Amino acid sequence: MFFSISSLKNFATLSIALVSVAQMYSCDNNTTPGIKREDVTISQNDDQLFKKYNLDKIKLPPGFKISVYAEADNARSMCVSSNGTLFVGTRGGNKVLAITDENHDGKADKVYVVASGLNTPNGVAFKDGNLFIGTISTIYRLDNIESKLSNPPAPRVVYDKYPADKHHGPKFIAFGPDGKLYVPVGAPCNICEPGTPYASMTRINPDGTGFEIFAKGIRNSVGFAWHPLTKQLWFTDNGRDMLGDDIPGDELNNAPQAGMNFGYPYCHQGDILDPEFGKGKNCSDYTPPVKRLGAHVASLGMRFYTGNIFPAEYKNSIFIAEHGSWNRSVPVGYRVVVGKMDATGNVSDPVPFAEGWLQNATDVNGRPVDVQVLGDGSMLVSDDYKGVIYRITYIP
Ligand SMILES: [Ca+2]
Ligand SMILES: [Ca+2]
Repeated sequence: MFFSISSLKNFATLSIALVSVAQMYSCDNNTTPGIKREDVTISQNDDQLFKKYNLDKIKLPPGFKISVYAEADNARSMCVSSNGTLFVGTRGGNKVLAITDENHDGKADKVYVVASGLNTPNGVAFKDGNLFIGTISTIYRLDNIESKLSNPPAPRVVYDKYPADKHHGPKFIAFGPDGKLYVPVGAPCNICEPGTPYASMTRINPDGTGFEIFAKGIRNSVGFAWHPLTKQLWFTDNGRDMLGDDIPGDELNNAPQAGMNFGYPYCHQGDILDPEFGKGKNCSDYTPPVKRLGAHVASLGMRFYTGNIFPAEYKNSIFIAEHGSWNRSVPVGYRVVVGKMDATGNVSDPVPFAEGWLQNATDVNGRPVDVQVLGDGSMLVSDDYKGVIYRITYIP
C-alpha cells in the first residue's frame, strides 16, 4: 500500500492516512513474523528536513555536506544490495525496512516494511538476492526480496539456537569474504564469565549449517567489516562499565585468522586486567586492540570507505559510528569518527569526522548507529534516537 504525496503541505494528509492504516491493522496479529504493515512514499522538502533535524549543527570537514536520506523509526544496522536497495534493521521496533531511491537523486523515495513482529531485528545482511535478518536468538531470511518489496514473503528460520538473553542480545550481522554469515554473541552482562558461546564471534553457512566460533573474548561487538584489500575482519567492541569515566576504552580490533581471543572478561583494552576476573591472568595472553576508541563512546557500526567521491586520503579508511555514552559524568561520543588507512594497512588514530549531535555536553540531537557506503560514493549514517538516516556526500 502506498501513499503518494507531492509536497510538504500534504504531509498532514499523509499523517492522517498513516494513523488510519495503523488503526486498520491494529487488530492484526502484530507479533507474527511477516505480517505486513504499511509502506510509505516520501516526498518532503529538503530544507524542512534539514531544519527538522538541526543539521546546521553538524560539523564536517570542508567540502562535505549532510542531508536527510530517509526518515525511519528506530533505524539501526544497514546493508545495501548491488541494486542499491537499502535494508535497515530496527531496535525498539520490530520491523525491517527496505528503502529505495528510485530516481537516483540521493534522497529516498519509498520505505517498505519487509518484515515485522520480530524480536529486535537489529541486524541485516544481503547475499545473492536474499536478505538475512539477525534477531536476538534467531537468524531469518527473505528470499529474492527485491522483487517482492511490497509483498514480502514470511521470514524463514535459518538458525534459531543463539541465546535468548536480551542483555547485549541485539545483533549486527554481515557476510564475510568466505561466504559465511558472521554473528556475534555478546556477554549477557556488564562483566561476567559466561561460557560458550557468549562473548564470541560465530559464523554459519547461509543455510544455517556449520556453526562455529570464529573468535573469543569479545564483550559486545555491534559493528564489523572486512578490509577491502586484505579481506581481514575488523570489529568494534564496547568496553565494560563501572570502572570509572576514563577506562577501559572501547576497542577497534583486527582478526586476521580464526581462533583468536580478544581478552574479555580478563583483560580490557589490551593492558588493564579486570579487578575481579583478571586475577591470575596475563594481558599478553590475549590479542590487544589495534586502537582504543575512548571509554563509553559506544562504538557501534564501522565500515571501510570503498567509494570514489571522497578525497583520496579517505580511501579504505574506517568510519565508526559512536552512539554516545549513557553512564559517563560528562557525555562523550554522539559522532562519527574516521581512522585513515595507509597503503600498508596501518590505521591512524580515529579523529572526528561528523559531530554536533551532542551540544553543550547535555543536549542530545541524535545518536549515530551505523555507517554504510552507497554505490554512488556517498555515506549513510543511521540514527535510532531521531529515527532518521543521514547522507553525507562530498562536493568540492
Ligand atoms: Ca529519490
Ligand atoms: Ca578486548
